[in-house]
Parts: sequence; structure tokens; C-alpha cells
Amino acid sequence: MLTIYSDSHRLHHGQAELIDGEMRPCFEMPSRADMVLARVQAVGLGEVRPPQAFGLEPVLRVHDAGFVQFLQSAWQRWSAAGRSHDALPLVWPVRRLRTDRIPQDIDGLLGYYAMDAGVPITAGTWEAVWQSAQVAMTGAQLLQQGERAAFALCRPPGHHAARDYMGGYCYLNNAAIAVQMLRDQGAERVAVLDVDYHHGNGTQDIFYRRNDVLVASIHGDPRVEYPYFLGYADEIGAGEGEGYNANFPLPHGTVWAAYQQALQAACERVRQFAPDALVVSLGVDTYQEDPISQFKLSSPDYLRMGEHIGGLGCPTLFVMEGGYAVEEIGINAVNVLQGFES
Ligand code: Q9C
Ligand code: ZN
Repeated sequence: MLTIYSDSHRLHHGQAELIDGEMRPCFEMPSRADMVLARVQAVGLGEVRPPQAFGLEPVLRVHDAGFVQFLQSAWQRWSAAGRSHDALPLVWPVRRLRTDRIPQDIDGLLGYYAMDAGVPITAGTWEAVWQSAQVAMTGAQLLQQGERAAFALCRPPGHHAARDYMGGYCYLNNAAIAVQMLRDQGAERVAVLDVDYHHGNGTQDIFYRRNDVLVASIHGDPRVEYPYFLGYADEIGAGEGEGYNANFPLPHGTVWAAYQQALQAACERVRQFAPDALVVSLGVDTYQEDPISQFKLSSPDYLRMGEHIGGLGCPTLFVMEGGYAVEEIGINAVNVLQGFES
């Protein structure tokens, strides 16, 4: 399987995140992608290629132009205000606050365009985010050119980012951009299978009213897990998209036996949809040792996960999302890819 990867991810390295009331080093760190790449090379998964340049147009097919402009200019605005630490949002437009006026000040803009404080913006963030999206688009093009599968080793991840907001370590929705590109290049139906531990709220939101993209997600129950405000089983899509969104929330402590049942059900939905292409949001934060997650999958379980996905027999683009047990992230992610190929 071909892997697409860019060193540019290292340009994004947030200093700290607020977790359990404490500022701690960011869990979403450059060594994550380095470890996955090292494993790809160690097992000889296949050629590693740099991304091609697709420009802004495919990004704007998914994301709001004002939001993209904000991402491009945020560090410049922040540093012009005399700040040197990472840019972080601190105020949000919750119920009955106005969202019909976009603030002009950087602190207002950060809150307007963010769902939480897990999205530090640094000097190199835009370039890393940009290249991460190009990695996903390069993967989409490989499928379009007839590859059975490809691995977009994206960092930063993307599935929490929606049309006009960032959140949960995500800025641009790499998987959604790849999906839209596949659609624009001729695929009639594209399915998303999101196996990251956290619900892919951004991806769900982007495709919620569409019947050409099925989104199926298996994740920690939002009653007790981030992102808390989306990801329930009763979210089935709306309008023409009704019946084209499927959520499988699972409790803390979920082990492979229960996970596999949800995975089978999600795969059945994908099979019924008969997509021309499948995009897998591949987070391995379902791992038992993950420092911020509560599922209990073991490393061999990821081989089984890959086998299930491979059984769909669909051209498949894997897009890297979360996974914070850095020592094992490479083994777990590449196990899915090897299981898929077996
Ligand atoms: N108690 C991804 O995996 N904070 N993002 C969770 C834990 C946000 C994860 C707090 C986690 C975002 C791509
Ligand atoms: Zn996650």
C-alpha cells in the first residue's frame, strides 16, 4: 500500500493544552506521525510519497472561505498583537450570544472559529495544516487513478473540524476534503467509516444533509466523552441526508468483542450503501493504553479491524486521525493497514 507523507507536519507543535484543569504538554505532538512513518518503513508496507499540490479550490469545496482566511492569517494577527505563546481561544458564542457578527479582533475570531481550546495556532500551523490536507487529497487522487488502497499519513488530524470551525486538535477536515475530491472526480457514492475513539463531529456535520456520502462512526458515548455535543445514535441525517448518517456510541471500557459487533454493524451499513470509494478516518486512540481515551483494544485487535474493512472489497483511503499512545501508535495504525491487505 502506498503511503503519502510530508515532513511539514513538524511545523505544527503546540506547547500546551488545558486538561483536567492543568496546562500539560500537547498530546497531539510531532512524534506521533514520526512513529507511524517509522513503522510503515519498518514493515515495508510500500512506497512513501510526498503530497502533490492541489491548491485551495478543493479545500473551499468543504470549508468556509472566511474560516480558511482566518486560519491563514491567525498567527500573523496574534503576533501583531504582541503575543509570542501559542494562540488559543478563550471565549465562545454559546446559547443566545450572537454569531451573525464576526469579530474583528483576534481573540474574538479565535472563539468564533473554534469549538474548544484544543487547537493551538503557532507560526507553522497553517503550513502543516495545509500540507496535511494535500496529503489526503493526494491519497484521493491515487484511488481515482485505480489504486485499491492508500494511506494518507495526515497530521494534524481533521475529523473534529467542520465547514467553519476547528476543534479537538483539528483545523481542516482532511477526510472530508478527500471525500469531496473523490465525488468531484466521478465517484457517485463515497462512504466514511470513522474508527477514531472520538465522534467525528466535523465530518458528520459537513455531510449531514447529503445522500451521496454515508458517514458511519464508532466512538465513545458522547454522554460521557468528548465532543459531548454530537455523536448520539439518534443522529441519522437530515433532509435528503436522512438515513445516511450512522452513529455507534459505545461505553467506557469497551473491549474488542463489543467493538467488533459495532464494527460489523457499521460495515454492514457501508455494504448496503455500495460506495464507489471508502474513506476511513483512522484514529487508534481506541487503544487500551491511550492516555486520553477509555476503550480497551489491544494491538492485535487492529489487525482484525483491518480485516473487517478489507472484507468490504472497496477502494479505500485511510486518513490518519487520533492516537496518543505514541510508543504504540505506529504498530496499531499499521496493523489496521496490514490486516486490510491480508
Ligand atoms: N478528557 C482527536 O483524536 N480533549 N482529537 C479530550 C479528554 C479533546 C481528540 C479531553 C480530544 C480531541 C483527533
Ligand atoms: Zn480521537
